[in-house]
Amino acid sequence: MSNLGNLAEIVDEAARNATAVPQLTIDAPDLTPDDGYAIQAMAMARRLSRGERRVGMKMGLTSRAKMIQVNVEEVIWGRLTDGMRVEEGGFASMADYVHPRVEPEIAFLMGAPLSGNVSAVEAMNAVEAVAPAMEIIDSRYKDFKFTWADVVADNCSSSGFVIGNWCAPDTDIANAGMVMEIDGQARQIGSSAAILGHPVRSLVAAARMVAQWGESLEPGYIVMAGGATAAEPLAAGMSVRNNVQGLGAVSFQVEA
Ligand code: 0L1
Ligand code: MG
Repeated sequence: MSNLGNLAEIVDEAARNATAVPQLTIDAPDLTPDDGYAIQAMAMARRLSRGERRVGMKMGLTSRAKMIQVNVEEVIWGRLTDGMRVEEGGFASMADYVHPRVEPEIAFLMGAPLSGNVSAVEAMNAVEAVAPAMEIIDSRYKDFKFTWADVVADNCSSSGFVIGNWCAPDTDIANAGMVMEIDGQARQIGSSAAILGHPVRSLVAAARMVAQWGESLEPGYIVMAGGATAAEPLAAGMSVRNNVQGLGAVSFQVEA
């Protein structure tokens, strides 16, 4: 356990200082994804002890495009804190990241608790609102390379998220077109249907996966459903916008 604690300190310090570290599995090749989740929980406890507040969770690798981009073929989940939030229309600073990327997403706002094996209808009944969103992911590993266990330990690359206007929960998000622009040029085009066939399936998976670790999706939590397309690298000076059919747009700018 203390060894997992040491590994949690490594990934937490890497995130805190925006410094790349070698993959944990280079020195610990037997690390399992479950070890990764234990490390993630310990690293998150360190963040919370510094005053950050838990505000939700993210689902990761919920589309084929994302799995192919990072060569890990498993749906994963990580934890979100208020310190990761980038205001809609605001600025993200390159100084806070190692090698950030951005991806177009849809976010859920929970109105009721949800945990365990639930149906899609039960999941949607627990949702208060849906919104266009983007996730800024930033692997703390050198060259953005990792195994399944590594990426889970690193909180699934969670580092930033931006949420647009919340919309009614019955807004049709089954096959919503998504166009992510950088500096006014379309860079990724996709559909919410790329997220496990329907974003609600990501929410169903989220409820099941957090329950395995004794957690629940709490009222007020934000749940990021996962990238609908591959992610795009960020650089200072960029203006980024995700337009989601039926939900509207969400944007932010990148500063040095
Ligand atoms: O879909 C995701 O948010 C996956 C994050 C982990 C892999 C990555 O850094 O791209
Ligand atoms: Mg994501």
